Amino acid sequence: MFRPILKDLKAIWVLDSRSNPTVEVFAYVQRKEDIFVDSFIVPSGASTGEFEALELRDNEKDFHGKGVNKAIKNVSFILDHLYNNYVDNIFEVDKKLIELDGSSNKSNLGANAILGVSVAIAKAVAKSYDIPFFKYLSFWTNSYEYYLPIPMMNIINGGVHADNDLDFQEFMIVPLGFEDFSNAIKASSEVYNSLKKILKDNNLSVSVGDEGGFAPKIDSPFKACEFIIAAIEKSGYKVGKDFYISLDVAASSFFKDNKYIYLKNPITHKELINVYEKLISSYPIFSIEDPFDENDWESWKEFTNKYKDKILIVGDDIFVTNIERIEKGINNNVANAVLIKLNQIGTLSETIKAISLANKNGYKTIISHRSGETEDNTISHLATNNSYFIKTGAPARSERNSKYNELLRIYNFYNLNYYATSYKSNYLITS
Ligand code: 2PG
Ligand code: MG
Repeated sequence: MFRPILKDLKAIWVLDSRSNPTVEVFAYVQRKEDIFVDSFIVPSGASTGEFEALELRDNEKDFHGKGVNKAIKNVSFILDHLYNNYVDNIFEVDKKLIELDGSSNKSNLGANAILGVSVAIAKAVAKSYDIPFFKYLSFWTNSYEYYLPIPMMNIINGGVHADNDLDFQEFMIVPLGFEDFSNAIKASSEVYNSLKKILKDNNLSVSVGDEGGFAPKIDSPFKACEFIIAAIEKSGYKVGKDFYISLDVAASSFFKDNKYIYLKNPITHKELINVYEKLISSYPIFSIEDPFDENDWESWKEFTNKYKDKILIVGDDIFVTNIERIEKGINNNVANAVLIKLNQIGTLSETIKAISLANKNGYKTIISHRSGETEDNTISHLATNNSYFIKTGAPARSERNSKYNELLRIYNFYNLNYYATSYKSNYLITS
């Protein structure tokens, strides 16, 4: 048995989609006589949850304080401790990383340094075995059934991701009515371009927000949904059959003094629930993410209790891919789905543990990009194991399409089934 051994780690900075620097880590592992290299580029959020693992920034003059030289240095420190170690067990590698950091939120070495190392090593090890990363992942996820995930594509951007007056952050299309993944992507691209035309015809801007979706100067979430419905129909698809709509409200970003600032007015959580109620009764809403602030557990409970059998209620900022917080959610009947972001928790194995915990308790999991992204497409591989949903922006802009395109490669070369068919037959979809 030839076990892979870590021979080198090299970290550099590269630019993300918002022109901020981020860490790319290259891992070099030796197996038999050969050296195998692979890398991972860490993404970066804007609407970050208060309880996320810490992204270490230099806070010095360069890059308006956003430099990552400290994180890069910390990768050398990690190398000193992992050099020549066996690295074929991701749980053991990550355990060492967590111990080396020694904090509860990875604030000593930085989640950007730690995650870069964690994922780059796993990818290099997969290469040393000559298996695609999605298959290698299944050793750890115990998922021997792979599917192409159902995309949630953010085609209208608001909140902190856009320069408009939409309070809600993301308006997504969900192509559920397709037999295979490539047709789902084709149809979504058609809807995206129909939406562009409709916005133009309405004299609205077609410039885009952080995640490649349009950012028209509108303020009403109802108007945003109307445009999306029109785009679906204009493309010849059926609303509530071929396509559903998902929302990421990201409500922590407009929660002030115990009120939600909606359309410039402070409203109570009950009034906000009324807005959701109206949206759910007017449109085929598939899911609502972060409907309330990350600390407003009571409102979450109330809403979950009412809507858990009708839509997916997705926890992002409230759970931050953190096992303890997800557990608290499960024990309190909060949400029925978890958004999964590698850099919220900071290692690959903790991410996998979060997915298993959620799935074991009947919570759906959605693998997610960050608003600050790069060409890295690793999350596409993760989304074929046990999650089967992926949220990675509009079908536009290369940092978003890199994920969809990698899934198209997996579709074409490995012929995986699209999860939508199986999802529809197992779970009730209201129309
Ligand atoms: C979210 C994400 C990704 P950010 O809120 O779900 O869409 O945004 O990366 O800015 O946290
Ligand atoms: Mg979110």
